[in-house]
Amino acid sequence: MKKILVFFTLVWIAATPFPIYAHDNETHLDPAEATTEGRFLISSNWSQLKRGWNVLVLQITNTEGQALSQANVKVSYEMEDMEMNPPDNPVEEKENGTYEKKIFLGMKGNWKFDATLEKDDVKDTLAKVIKVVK
Ligand SMILES: [Cu+2]
Repeated sequence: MKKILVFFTLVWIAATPFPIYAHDNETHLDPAEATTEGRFLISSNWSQLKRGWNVLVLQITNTEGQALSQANVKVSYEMEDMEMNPPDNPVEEKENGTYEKKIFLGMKGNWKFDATLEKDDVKDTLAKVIKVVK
C-alpha cells in the first residue's frame, strides 16, 4: 500500500508541471483588427498580456488576408497615466507576417501601444490600450 502511494505521489509530482507550462507557452491571438486607415489587419496576443516580461506577437496581413513580410514595424508602449520608461527592444520579424517584440509591463493598469507599419509606399498605424489585470 505504501509503495502504491509513493508511486502515485511521484507520478503526480512529475506530471503536474507540464499542463501548466503547456498552457503558459501557448500564444492565443485575438481576432484581427484593422489599422487606423484600414490598410492592414493585425491580430495580436493583447488579451494574454500580463505583468512582467511578455512577447508581444503581431500577425500582420494586407486587406486580402495575405501575410505581410519584410515590413517596417515599430511599436512603442507606455503606461497611460504614468511614465514607466519601459525597455525598448527591437521588433523581430518571424515567419508568415509575424513580428515579435519583448516588452516589460511593470505594473497592473492601462498600457498604451502605438504601432507604425510601413510596407513599400503604404503606411498605417494602430493605437491600442490594454488593461493589465494580473
Ligand atoms: Cu505605472
